[in-house]
Amino acid sequence: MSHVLSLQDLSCVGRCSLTVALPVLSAMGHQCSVLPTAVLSTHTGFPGPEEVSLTDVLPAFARHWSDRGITFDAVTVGYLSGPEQVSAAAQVLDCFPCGLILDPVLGDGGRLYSRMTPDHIAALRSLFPRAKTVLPNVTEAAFLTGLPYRETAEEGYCEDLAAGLLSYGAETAVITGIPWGENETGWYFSDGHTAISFRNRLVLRAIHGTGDLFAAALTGAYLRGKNLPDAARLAAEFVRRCVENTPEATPMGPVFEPVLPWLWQQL
Ligand code: PXL
Repeated sequence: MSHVLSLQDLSCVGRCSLTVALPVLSAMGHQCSVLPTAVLSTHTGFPGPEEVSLTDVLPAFARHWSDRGITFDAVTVGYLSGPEQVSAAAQVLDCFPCGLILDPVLGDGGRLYSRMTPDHIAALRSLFPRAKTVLPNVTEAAFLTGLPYRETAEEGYCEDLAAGLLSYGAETAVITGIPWGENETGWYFSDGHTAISFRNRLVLRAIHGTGDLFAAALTGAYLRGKNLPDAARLAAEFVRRCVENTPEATPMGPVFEPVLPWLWQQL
C-alpha cells in the first residue's frame, strides 16, 4: 500500500477532483490523504458555485505534517484556481520531495475553463520540473505550449505538443483525450526518447471529471508497480467503461462507482 497526497479542490457536488481521487485511490488499495485547496458547493461547470478558499492555510498544513514526520510516496496535483494557489502548492511540494503527478487542469474542447488566465498557465509551467509526469488533455497541452489546438490529431502534432511539454522540465508527459479520428480517442506518452500512442473506441459524451478519473486511476496503477504507459492503458480503459456507464452528458460527472470492482480486479 502506498501513501498518496491528493492536492486539489473539494467540489461537494459533481464528481471531480477529490470526490473522484479519494474513492478511486482507496479502491486501488492505497491510503489517500487529502489537501483540499478550496471547498466549492459544485465544480465550476455548474453556474455560480459558492467557494471557500483554503489557499492561505495550505503551507501550514504541510509544515504540520512535515514536523510530525509524515511522508508520502507520491503527491498528485489537480485543479488549482489561480497563480496564488499554484505558489501555495509549490510550498507544499517543497515539504514533500517525492514523485509528483501533475494534471495541469485548464480547459477542454479547445476552450479554457472560467477563471483560467495566462498568468495561471505560466504558473503551472513552473511546477513541471518537479513532475514525474504531466497529464494534460489536448486543449491544455496546446495552451501550455502555445501550439494551436486541433480537432483531429496525428502523431506529428502529438510529438510537437509532447516536446513542448517536456521542454518545461517534466520527466514524461501523457497527453490525454486525443481525437485520433471519428471513432477513436486515446493518449500519447513521451519521455523524450520513446513515444507510445494508445487508441480506444470513442464514446461521444463530454462529461466533466473524466480527466480527474484518468489521473486518479493512472496514479493508483503506477503506485501498484505498473510503468506509466501500462498505467495509462488501464486508466483509459477504466474511463471508457465509466463513460459508457453514464446515461447522459451530466454535470454530475462520470458514474464510476459500479466500475470500481472491475478496476480492482485488474491489479
Ligand atoms: O474536473 C476538473 C475540475 C476540477 N475542479 C473544479 C472544476 C473543474 C472543471 O471545471 O471546476 C472546481
